[in-house]
Amino acid sequence: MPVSSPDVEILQIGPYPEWDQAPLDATFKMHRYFEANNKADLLATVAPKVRGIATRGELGADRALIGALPKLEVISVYGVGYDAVDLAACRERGIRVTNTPDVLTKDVADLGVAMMMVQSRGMIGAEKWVRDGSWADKGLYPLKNRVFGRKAGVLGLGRIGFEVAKRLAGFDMDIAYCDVSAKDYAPDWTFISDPVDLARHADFLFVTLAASAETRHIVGSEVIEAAGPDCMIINISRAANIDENALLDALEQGRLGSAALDVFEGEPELNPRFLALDNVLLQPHHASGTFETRKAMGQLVRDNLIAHFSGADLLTPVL
Ligand code: 8YV
Repeated sequence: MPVSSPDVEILQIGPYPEWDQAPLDATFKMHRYFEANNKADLLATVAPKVRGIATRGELGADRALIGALPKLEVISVYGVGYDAVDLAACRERGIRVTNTPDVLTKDVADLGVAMMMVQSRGMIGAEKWVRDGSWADKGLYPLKNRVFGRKAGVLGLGRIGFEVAKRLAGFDMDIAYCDVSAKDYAPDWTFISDPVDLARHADFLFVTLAASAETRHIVGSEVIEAAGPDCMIINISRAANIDENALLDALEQGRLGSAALDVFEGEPELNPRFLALDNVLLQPHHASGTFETRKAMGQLVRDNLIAHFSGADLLTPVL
């Protein structure tokens, strides 16, 4: 495909950094759906010509949007998670879907492990303790729980779960994981087939599953009860993997020790019950948010679109 293909029209669902926007604008005719005050009007004008969607992991593309674009051929997702894309609707029409795996794996794992450390050692409160003069006024900061040597459970030993577990091994942790089957690439870690049993084992339970209809609320009241008052649940996957109401009930009542969450139902809005809790660490869905990774993700979004429209193989196809 020529470097510039202004004939190819793409609907852009959410904003990208300038370093991605500029090359996209230079290559395709981009229609900014997220900037349109009247989205129906924009669609009515551009729908007959749009051949591609550029979206983000958490925004995806639903059946209604896909149905409104009769010429749609490809959806390029800026993110590894494609649960917000209606894959069934894509399959019915032979629409290709791509995502951005691998390039973000290690940053997501880093943040998950950092969340465990920050929350377990009370580092947010400790920072405040220094800044507000409590250190000088009240003395030593309250003691917190140790991380090294304790028991970790990794729910979903895919690319991200594997990198989390590798990092936890560096903390001399006793590592178990749950997945659809035991993994031969994880000989040193204990396979536990039932998420409830995994939660019972864990002092730190990492949720690292790709979200789908099958995994919805896999961390529900049973898993949360099994985790118990000494456990921390860390979610760097998708909010839908956890029953948020059951999580909030357990956190409020002390039946679950704590949680460290990068994802929320209805984000960026979140259930106000979270804000009243001091046993949660709240993060703004930024596990992949480093310059290096986001640049690599943006490049993959473009390269997949360019590959599709020049008839080459997709680099990272989902469908
Ligand atoms: C987001 C993500 O895409 O990779 C995923 O699945 O959810 C994230 O990387 C990112 O926040 C950009 O929107």
